Amino acid sequence: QRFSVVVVGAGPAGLTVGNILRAAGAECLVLETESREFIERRPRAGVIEEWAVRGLERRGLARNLLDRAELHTACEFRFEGERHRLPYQELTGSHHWVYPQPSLVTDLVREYADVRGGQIRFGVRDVRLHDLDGDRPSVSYTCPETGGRQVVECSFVAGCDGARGATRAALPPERARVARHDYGIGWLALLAEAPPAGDSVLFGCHPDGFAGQMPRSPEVTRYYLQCPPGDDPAGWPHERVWTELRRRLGAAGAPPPVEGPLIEKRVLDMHDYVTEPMSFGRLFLAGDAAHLVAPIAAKGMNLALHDAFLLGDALAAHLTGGDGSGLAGYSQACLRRVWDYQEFSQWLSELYHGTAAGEPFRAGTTLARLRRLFTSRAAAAAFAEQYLGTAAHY
Ligand code: RFL
Repeated sequence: QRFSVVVVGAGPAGLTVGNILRAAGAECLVLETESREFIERRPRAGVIEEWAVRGLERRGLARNLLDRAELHTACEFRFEGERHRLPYQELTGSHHWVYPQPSLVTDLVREYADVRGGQIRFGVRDVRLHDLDGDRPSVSYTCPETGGRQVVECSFVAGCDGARGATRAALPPERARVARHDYGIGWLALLAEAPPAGDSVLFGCHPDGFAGQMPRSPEVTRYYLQCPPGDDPAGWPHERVWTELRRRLGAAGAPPPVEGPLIEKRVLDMHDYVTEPMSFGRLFLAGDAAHLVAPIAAKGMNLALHDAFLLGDALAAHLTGGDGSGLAGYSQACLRRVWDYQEFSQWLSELYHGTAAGEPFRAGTTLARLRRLFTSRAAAAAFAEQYLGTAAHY
């Protein structure tokens, strides 16, 4: 069996690449370890930047999103017992859409497999890549039905299998560098079956630790609570979670969070990594497979989409017109936005966590940084540009 491209992983990155290739008439195969039902339900991201939605729209992939997603035009910081609204659309002319990741993945799978006729195999095991530095690479995997090994020949492999996937490891260590940053901080990531209090993203910068509210839909809200890295979620029963959320998000005149059953509760050890370059021979990495950005600034899925647009377009140009320039410049073009977003996440991390560091000097400088956002229009505009990704024109 032979395909032009084997895409490993059916997340936002892999499915977007697959859709672009199908629109260009290329034969491609997507391999995914999980089932279709599983990937259509896995809760994760929700905040999508306007340029990314426009990128999906241009490729015919945003119909449902534009019908159903909520538009966000402002966020709110809470510190020293006060609430401070940051109207980022007013400052930049740009906004966010909130659309749960499982809804986007559902749309992308349907379009790829059911509309554009793309091939996809779910439940595969033990994916391995071969001969990546030659002209005829191949991918092998264990077939879920027969338990036998299948080998697929291809011209290119798109490694879109996320942070825990197999493709990153196929880059020889002497040809790629993985730069890693640990924040030394944990976040308890929660999903509550309850509407958000108010309609915007809330950042609570509190001496007891950061708390965040990220609306997902009228029925479901994501919350984050800073905690020690490696903390046990079992130590966070319902009462403790809601008491901490009320305290850390509390501000004069602000409605308290709306309590509801917690349907997800897990601790994230906050870290980032970047693989450079993002390619080796005929393998091109995209999304979390290449780089992870802690969910501090809600950037991960946006970066995954940016890579996927560039990779899908570059592969299509090569396969349909023999133009290899997009592939040659792919890694560098992606990495500029990746590093830009990593830097912003680090900057924002100090804003979130600096007052809780137990160091009076850091608490003082963090509060000064927070206040500046609401006394200087230029500082607010700089934040807004980076928060919306409009500063990164690559
Ligand atoms: P994904 O979504 O992880 O998809 C990879 C797919 O590959 C499959 N897979 C394999 N398939 C074949 N062979 C293998 N060996 C495989 N190993 C794995 C997996 O099952 C999966 O289906 O990666 P992709 O496409 O790069 O997309 C990245 C995004 O999912 C990720 O960056 C975001 O979820 C990050 N993120 C957020 N990003 C935002 O832009 N905005 C947000 O608001 C936001 N919130 C979040 C987040 C991530 C979170 N987690 C996971 C820590 C909130 C949370 C809690």
